[in-house]
Amino acid sequence: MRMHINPASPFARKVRIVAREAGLAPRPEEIETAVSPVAPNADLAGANPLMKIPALTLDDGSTLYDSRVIAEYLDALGGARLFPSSGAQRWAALRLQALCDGILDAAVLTRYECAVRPQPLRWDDWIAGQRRKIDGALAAMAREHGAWGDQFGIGQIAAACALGYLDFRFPDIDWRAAHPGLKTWFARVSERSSMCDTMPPA
Ligand SMILES: N[C@@H](CCC(=O)N[C@@H](CS)C(=O)NCC(=O)O)C(=O)O
Repeated sequence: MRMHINPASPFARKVRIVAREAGLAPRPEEIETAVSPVAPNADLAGANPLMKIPALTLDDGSTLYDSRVIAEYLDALGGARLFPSSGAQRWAALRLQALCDGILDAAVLTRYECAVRPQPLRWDDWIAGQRRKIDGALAAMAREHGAWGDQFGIGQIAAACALGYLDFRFPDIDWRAAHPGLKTWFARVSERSSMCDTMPPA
């Protein structure tokens, strides 16, 4: 299996962590792939017509995307321990993943707005709108995290990727001051080898 990733991509980090936490051996080969919404990587289109990462190519040549599908596939290969199989636990885990992916959607779009879009075309109201989504989702995450205990399933993996990406690209967002419980939780899970191994570049 070959997986298109980039060390800076938080969505790719999610599936890279899943591959490690699922204990896959061997893990998918990680192919470092550059992406940009204004310079779509045509070489990636065979693996994902949306030209986004992560994208997974299986040994039979078939492909899977996006990160949610790849994560569940890799977990199934590893014995299905990271996605609850049914019932209220499953919906809670999928909802938490959706919440945290939503933080990433807003943060990645903001990153493109600030780092890719030419300065004269930037739109402050739009950036502020994305920031409100991030703040609201962080508050929801903080309300939920007390029930997580020692779990590190798909919802918590997505949460760790969201907080890690905010640290990486938006150090001015002081989520630790607003949510000290998440600060303690993130410090603890950041020690896991899956997290250390997939840390974004300095
Ligand atoms: N919903 C997708 C989002 C993936 C995504 O936005 N990836 C970014 C990198 S972090 C990307 O490939 N951007 C390139 C583009 O937007 O063209 C997933 O969960 O995999």
